[in-house]
Amino acid sequence: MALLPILRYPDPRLHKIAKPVEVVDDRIRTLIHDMAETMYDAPGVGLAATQVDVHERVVVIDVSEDGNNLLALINPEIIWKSEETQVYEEGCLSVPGIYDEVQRAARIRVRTLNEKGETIEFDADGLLAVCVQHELDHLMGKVFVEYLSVLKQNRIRTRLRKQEREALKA
Ligand code: GNR
Ligand code: NI
Repeated sequence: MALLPILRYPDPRLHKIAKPVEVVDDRIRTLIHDMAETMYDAPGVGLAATQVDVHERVVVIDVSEDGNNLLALINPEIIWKSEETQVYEEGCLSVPGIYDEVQRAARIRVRTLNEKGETIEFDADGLLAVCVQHELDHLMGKVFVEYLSVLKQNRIRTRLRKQEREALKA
């Protein structure tokens, strides 16, 4: 098991597009376990491989209250989105300390491989639907702040660059 370093916005590697996983083998299972450990340690409710500088379509999510319901998604796809939307105050482990509202589909249907390499489908709403859409964006190189105004994006970049400088001095 290992904790993986999480890339921070505005790092250009957060905008790389992840490639599909070709075989679900022990390399992928080790990645999933390390990502899960990193997510629980942070703590966060989701983590995309892109955030740990691995550009393959792998995501871990756990939106349960007790943190005992790990979902590992390999090559996930959203195969249906509701017309109805919901607005949720989002945060991101790659954009620490920044929270803002994002509007996304309220309900989705997901098709994915699991850790055993089996294809499964599930429906999601609420926080799980938010989280799946947020993580799949990461795999496409998209960070939630890109839904905000350019003015807000510039403020966030300035604030995080300043945080980074202060952290280096300390
Ligand atoms: O931990 C996280 N919380 C969260 C809250 C609202 C909407 C999305 C998220 S995902 C985030 C972890 C993360 O950055 N995943 O990419
Ligand atoms: Ni995120």
